[in-house]
Amino acid sequence: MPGPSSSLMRGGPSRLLAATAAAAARRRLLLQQPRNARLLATASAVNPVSRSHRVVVVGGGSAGLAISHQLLRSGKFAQHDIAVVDPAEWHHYQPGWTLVGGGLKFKEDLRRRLDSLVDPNIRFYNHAVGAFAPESNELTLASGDRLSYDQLVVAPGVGINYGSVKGLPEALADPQSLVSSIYGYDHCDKVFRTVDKLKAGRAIFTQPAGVIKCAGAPQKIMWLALDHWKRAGLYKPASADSPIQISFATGLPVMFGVPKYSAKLDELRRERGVEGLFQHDLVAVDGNVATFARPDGQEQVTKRFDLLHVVPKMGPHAFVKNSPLANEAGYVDVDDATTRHKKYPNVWSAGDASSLPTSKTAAAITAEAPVLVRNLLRSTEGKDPDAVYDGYTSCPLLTEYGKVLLAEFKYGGVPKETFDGWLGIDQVEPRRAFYHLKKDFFPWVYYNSMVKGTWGGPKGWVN
Ligand code: UQ1
Repeated sequence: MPGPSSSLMRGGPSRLLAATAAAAARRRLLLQQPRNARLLATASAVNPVSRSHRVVVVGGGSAGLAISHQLLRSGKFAQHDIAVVDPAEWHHYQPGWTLVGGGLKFKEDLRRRLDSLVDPNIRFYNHAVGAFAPESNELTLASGDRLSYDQLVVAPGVGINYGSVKGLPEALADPQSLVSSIYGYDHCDKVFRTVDKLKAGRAIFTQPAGVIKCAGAPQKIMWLALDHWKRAGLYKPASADSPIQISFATGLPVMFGVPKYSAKLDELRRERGVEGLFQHDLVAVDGNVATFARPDGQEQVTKRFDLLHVVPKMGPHAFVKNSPLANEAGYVDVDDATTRHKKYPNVWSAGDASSLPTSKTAAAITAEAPVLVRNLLRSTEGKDPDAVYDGYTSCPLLTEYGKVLLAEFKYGGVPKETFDGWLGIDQVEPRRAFYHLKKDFFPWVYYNSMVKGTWGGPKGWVN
C-alpha cells in the first residue's frame, strides 16, 4: 500500500533527476528561443513534465470540490499536497437548472469560475485527463504532462449523450423549436421560454431508460410546467377541453425507483390527468414527431407533440470507461460501503462517476464525501477503512410551485427521512418548507459550505 508522499520512495532518485533535467532543458529552451512559440510548444510535447502529489482528485464538480476541501481541512496536508484536475472554466450548481427551467432562477447566477472555488493551498490543474495508469500510480493529462500520486480520487461525473436521440442536437439548437432540456447550461433557459410560449397542444416530457443524474428531475420540470399552464387557464386536469394535454413518456416502468414515493407520484399523475407512457424510451425527434423504443421487441411508437422536454441518456466519460479503473458498465469500480476501489487500494471514487449503486445526486455526495475522506485518511496511516456509506441520497421533488416532496432514501430504495417523526412529518407529503430548502437554502449552503468542505447534508455543518 502506498505510504506517505515521497517521489524518491515511489520513482527512485533516477526519476526525480530525469524530471529535474527535463525542467532544466525546458528553461534553457525558453531562454534561447523566447519568441519561437511553435518550437516551445513542440518542446513541451516531447518533454512532458512530471509532478507528484499525495492526493490527486480528478474532477472539480460537487464531489471533487467537497472531497478535496474536506481533505485539506483535516489539517494533514501541506500546500499543494492535494491537486484537483478538471478542464472546466465554470462550475455549475446543476440542481438549480430545474429552477431555471421553471423560470425561478437565472442560470448565470448558479455558476462560479472553477478556479475561484479551489483553495490556493490545493494545486489546480485546469486540464483534461488523458489516461490513468493505476499500476504505476500515475495519470497523464491531455497536455502530455504526468501526475503521480499516493492516493487517487476519481470524481469526474458523467457525460450527457445528446447524440443518443437522433435529431436532438439540431432540435435543441433551433431557437424556433419547442424542444428543450434542463440537462445542460446551454439549453436550460430555453425550457421556460418554450413552456411560456405554448398555448395549446400536446406537451411530452421524457425520461430515458438507464441511469441518469437526479432521476426525479424529468418529472419535476413537468410538474412546474403543468402548474404554470394551470395558473394561466391553459391546463384543466383530466378535462377533454383543456387547451394543453400532457404526457410523461418514461423508459422506466414506474414514476420513481422508490415504491413509497412512486405510489404518491403516480397518484398525483392520475389526479392531474397526465398520460403515463411507461417503457417508452425516446430515440428520435423529427420535426413535431417523437419516436419511442419499446421493450421486448415491440414495435417503435411515434407521437406528435407541440412541446417536448427531453432528458438524453447519460454515461461515464470515455477516459474512465476505457480505463483499468472501470467496471463493465464503465463506472469506477468501488466498494459500495467504503468507496475504495475493488482492485487498486489507493484509488477511491464518489459521485456520478462511481459504481455506488445509488441515485446520482448532490445530496448523495454530502454523505459519500465524509466516508471517502475518512477511509482515505485512515489508509494513509496504514489503517483499514471503517466508515460506511449506506447509500443515502435524496431527491427534493418539486410537485408544483411552492411545494416539494423531499424523497430521501438509502440502498435498496429504503426511505431514510431526515425529518421523520418531527411533529408527525411524513416526507411523502409535498410541503412548502421543503420547497424553500430546495429553492433558497440548498443553493446558498452549496456555495457557502459544501464546496468548501464544511457541509454534511442531513448532518448539518461539519469540519
Ligand atoms: C443537501 O445537503 C443538499 O446539498 C446542498 C442538497 O442539494 C442539492 C439536497 O438536495 C439535499 C436533500 C441535501 C440534504 C440535506 C438535508 C438538510 C435534508
